[in-house]
Amino acid sequence: MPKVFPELRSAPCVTKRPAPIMTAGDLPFSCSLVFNAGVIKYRGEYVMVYRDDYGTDKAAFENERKNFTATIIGVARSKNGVDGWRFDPEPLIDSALPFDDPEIRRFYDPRIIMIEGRLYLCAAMDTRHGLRGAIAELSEDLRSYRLISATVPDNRNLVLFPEKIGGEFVRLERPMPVYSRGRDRFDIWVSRSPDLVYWGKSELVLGVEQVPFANDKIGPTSAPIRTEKGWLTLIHAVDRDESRGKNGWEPKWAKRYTAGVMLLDLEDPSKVIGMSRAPLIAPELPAETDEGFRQNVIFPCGTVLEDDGEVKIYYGASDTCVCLATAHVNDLLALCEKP
Ligand code: BMA
Repeated sequence: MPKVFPELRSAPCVTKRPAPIMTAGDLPFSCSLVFNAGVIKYRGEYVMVYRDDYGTDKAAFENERKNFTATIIGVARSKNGVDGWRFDPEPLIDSALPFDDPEIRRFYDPRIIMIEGRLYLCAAMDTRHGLRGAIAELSEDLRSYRLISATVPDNRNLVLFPEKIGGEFVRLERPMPVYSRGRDRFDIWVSRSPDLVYWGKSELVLGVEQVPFANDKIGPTSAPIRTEKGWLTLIHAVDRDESRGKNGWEPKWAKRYTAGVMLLDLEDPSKVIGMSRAPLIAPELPAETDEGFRQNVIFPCGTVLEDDGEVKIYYGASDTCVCLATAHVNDLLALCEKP
């Protein structure tokens, strides 16, 4: 029987903006839910790749309260990373349109990373034969993409490190092995590649049982940030409590997603050299606990380190909107105790 965690709070060093920075009504496209957005600073402005679940299927809505049938990955830009978002006029990817590869059904949970001047998108990819982790190169104007590689099923939450380590590309990822432990007991892994196509040298980074506020699964969030002390790396962490009943629009939702923070060795990112023993961000605001599709979901996909040490953390809240929290990089490092 998993442990039950009655209440979890965000770390005191975290400041949340009191209201979401983006909601469905802001988008120029049909949108039921906008969430889990990746963000990067690029050419003097903030670029967001967001997830827009849209479409109305009357039967699905009546049976499951789901009023979305397709997913857009779209691009928005802002001068300050907080407001004034300008939306690119066409979706980058729209799952309602045919893909070149008919296996592909949709992309979601996008992360955007720059390595050696090139932009990459990491995203979960649903296909006819399973859920895969995808890496694509983006054009400079973010209007098109080229798929570079995809994992075998079941793997997702891929995120690239923003630079090569020891001459190799490196990614964090979250496979979903069920044979060893029976159900969701999913961990964070690292893999390496000479060219972003061929991946290997995979190693376990962090097991779910090592995270004191998780009893279900964990996963990578956004690109790790290089600091003098190590790679500052956010994670998401899930605790499940079967006694949780009705939750948001969902008839039952037993999980809660929080964010955590860890520090990885600069030369060997399979080594965890520090980890916060309590959540970094927990659901507290009305948009996180009382509203939306699935309540109590904090799902970061983007972090930006500013010159003054502020870290902007962009997260999806309740699978329904995009929120923003900030913390100083030194405070985040201070949370990373030795494991
Ligand atoms: C995960 C993904 C995310 C989602 C989260 C909470 O498994 O599907 O897109 O935000 O669940 O529902």
